[in-house]
Amino acid sequence: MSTHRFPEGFLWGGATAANQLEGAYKEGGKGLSIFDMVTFVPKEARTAEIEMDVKSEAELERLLAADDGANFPKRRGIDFYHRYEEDIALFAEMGFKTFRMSISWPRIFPNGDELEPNAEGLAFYDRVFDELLKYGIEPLVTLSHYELPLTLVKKYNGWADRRLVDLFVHYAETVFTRYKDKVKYWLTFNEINVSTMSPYIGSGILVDRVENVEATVYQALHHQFVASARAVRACHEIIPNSQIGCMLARMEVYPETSNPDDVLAALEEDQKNLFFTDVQARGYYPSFMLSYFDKHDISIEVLPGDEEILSQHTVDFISFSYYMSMVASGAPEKAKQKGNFFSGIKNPYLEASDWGWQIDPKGLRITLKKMYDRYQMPLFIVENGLGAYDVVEADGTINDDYRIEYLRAHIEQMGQAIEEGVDLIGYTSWGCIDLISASTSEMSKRYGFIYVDQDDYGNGTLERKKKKSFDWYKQVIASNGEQL
Ligand code: BGP
Repeated sequence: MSTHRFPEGFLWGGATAANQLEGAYKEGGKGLSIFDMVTFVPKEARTAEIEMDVKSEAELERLLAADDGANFPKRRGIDFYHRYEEDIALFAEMGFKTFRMSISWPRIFPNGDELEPNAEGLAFYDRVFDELLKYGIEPLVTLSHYELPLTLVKKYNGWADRRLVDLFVHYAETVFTRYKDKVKYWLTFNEINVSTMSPYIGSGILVDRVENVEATVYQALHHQFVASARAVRACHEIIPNSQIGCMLARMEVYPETSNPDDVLAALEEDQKNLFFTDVQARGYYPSFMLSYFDKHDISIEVLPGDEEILSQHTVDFISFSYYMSMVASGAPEKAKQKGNFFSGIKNPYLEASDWGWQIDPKGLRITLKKMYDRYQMPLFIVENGLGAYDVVEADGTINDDYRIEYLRAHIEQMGQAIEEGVDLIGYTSWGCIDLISASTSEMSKRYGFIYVDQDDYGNGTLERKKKKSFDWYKQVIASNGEQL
């Protein structure tokens, strides 16, 4: 029994993304997205690095010519496109106050650069929003969750090209106008900082096409910042009572030791992460980043008016995903390991998930306190959870006590952060229904309260089953975080 006081109206719920959930990748007039091209690599064949980037035109052509088959799990998703009613009924049974989902841009504009939207795509999301609202569930909608229309990669090399700004704003205005009476909470770019690790996934860039990858990525990000700020403006104009936020993959970074070199390395790593929220929440590029650009010979083309747009249209709240923390070292031989999800320096005080993600509930509290200190703005945790292998017992039950344990520990720390003064407005746990993993395209890396019968190769009935955590989360929501 906890004594924490979550505020009244706290937005409890679950989070998903179209590309990992919907399936029906060719139905309803949808065009291809960048994630439709990402193949499944079995564990044995995987290296330590994240391997989801498509790097060249030739590779893209090869993937386009390949069979649909079992190789592209994200194309299948979990068939939410046809089963959303059943799934939403289960979310409602858990008492969700909010449901985070994304609109797939190529469902609305199949090639990304048409003038007229695809009516069937628009109608699909109308049905989904109506279904959520029927149960009083507030939709929280991400405009771009790794779902850039593939045509924009081929034609423009993604966000490297300034023209994407207008295309994105047109898409954003289209959906704001269409759904203005149904959707109040919006996010612009999911994990906008991912581009520095995965230029294709984050910014739609084929790296083989460019000379200086780092400079191109930061230029692309500038375009994304401007597009995001213009979307914020449009959202406020079109939907007066709306709230629109930015979204960051947040990892707390600790120094490996108290050696000032390690402390400095951790600080700089952290600044490079917070840079993204600095631009979107404070409205300008922080000086440490301008100095970094200078030192690395990166010059960003900033057009007249950009700075005003960034400063005048900052976000209403900051959202982020939180799964793990990291360790940084100032020692040159270790510096390379920094910031890599999988081969980062081990923290001897923490356990890790089966995928090597270091589990750190207290790190969430540290991050909440640090971010609130820095921005003095409402925070929203829009992803958190444990990817795990689940076992269906002979009697059909799924006893995911490890997941309950993970979530309980994180929610406990959230409660404490709130008591200590942090303005936290909501929590949507990632993959509330099992879906396809972003980084590995596995089905077997499961996060859900709801089990989906499908394996890594697409075999299975797609039947939905409640896990033990389903009733546990239901009680957490019903008690507004009092009963953990
Ligand atoms: C975030 C993404 C999600 C998601 C989650 C879990 O990076 O925003 O789309 O999938 O991480 O990651 P994974 O699926 O790789 O375990």
